[in-house]
Amino acid sequence: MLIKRKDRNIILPSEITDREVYAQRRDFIRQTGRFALAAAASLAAPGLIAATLPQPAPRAKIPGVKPGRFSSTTTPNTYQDITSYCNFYEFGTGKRDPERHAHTLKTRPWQVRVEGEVEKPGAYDLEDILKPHALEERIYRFRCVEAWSMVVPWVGFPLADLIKRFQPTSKAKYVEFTTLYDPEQMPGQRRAILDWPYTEGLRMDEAMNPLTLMVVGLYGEVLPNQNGAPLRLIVPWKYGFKSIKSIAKIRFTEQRPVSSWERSGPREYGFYANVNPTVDHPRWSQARERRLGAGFFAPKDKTKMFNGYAEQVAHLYTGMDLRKNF
Ligand SMILES: Nc1nc2c(c(=O)[nH]1)N[C@H]1C(S)=C(S)[C@@H](COP(=O)(O)O)O[C@H]1N2
Ligand SMILES: [Mo]
Repeated sequence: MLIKRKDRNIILPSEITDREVYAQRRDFIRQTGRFALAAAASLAAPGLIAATLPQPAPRAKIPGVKPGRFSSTTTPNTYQDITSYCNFYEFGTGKRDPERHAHTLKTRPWQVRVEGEVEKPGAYDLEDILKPHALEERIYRFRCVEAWSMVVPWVGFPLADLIKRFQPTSKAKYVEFTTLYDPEQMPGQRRAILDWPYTEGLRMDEAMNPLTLMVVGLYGEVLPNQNGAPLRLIVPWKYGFKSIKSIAKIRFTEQRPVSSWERSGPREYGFYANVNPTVDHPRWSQARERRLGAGFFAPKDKTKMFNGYAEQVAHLYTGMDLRKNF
């Protein structure tokens, strides 16, 4: 007998990792089998493989990008790795889902609402957000809570420069960011995986730190949708989930905001989410990480405190117990 479950589409946060591990394994198996499959398919049905591959999105160079500060000297991951292994639950929970499905997001025209404790609130067009800022390339290490890492040449400008333009009041102690909410464009929002829209937050001094980047591109080109177009945050010393994508609202607050992952699993995802090898995730260790692209069987690297950016940011947390404030 078929039992109809009303909650079939609801995924608990505790299930997500298992699904991801499963999906990774499936991807790995698929990759291993790809050549054999491709060979077989090209003999049997020439059109088959091409029809199931995602359409390559148009790629556009951003003019006038200068090398920026704080760049890592490690060789970046490939464009292919960075754009095909993504987390963007608005387009599905699998790492390959965003590349396949994020084309439904319309990134022009785009507005960002600015609210809360600021002298200059309002709805800003993307063009007005970008206009005064010089764009720079910064090669940053990026570390996900699920123990993989990569190195990405982002294109962006310091968030601090943008915040100054809005003139926060003395009451502004935190900044909250919100992703677009539109289940038509973001079909993942039709399922109650998270309490949509996705939100994240930073303490004001974290937001003003020169490492914190508003990102509009990668590899010198306009950001692909799956990586958070048209505007996303990159906070390189924190786990990936703090780096919110496709930002539609920025709100300045006196009270600490509650971010989406914190709301869905407060024991697993803290507000600070600083990369910290000594604070384990309740279900796995954070002491080591696997560099994406290094191969499934390559030895793992030791995770660095603050993802290697301790020199720039450790002072923000002096006197704080980072086990409690994880
Ligand atoms: N709106 C939104 N932002 C998001 C996410 C998401 O699901 N939705 N995933 C986060 C997580 S867990 C990670 S690791 C990074 C992944 O960024 P990338 O896909 O560009 O590597 O985006 C973060 N920002
Ligand atoms: Mo992540």
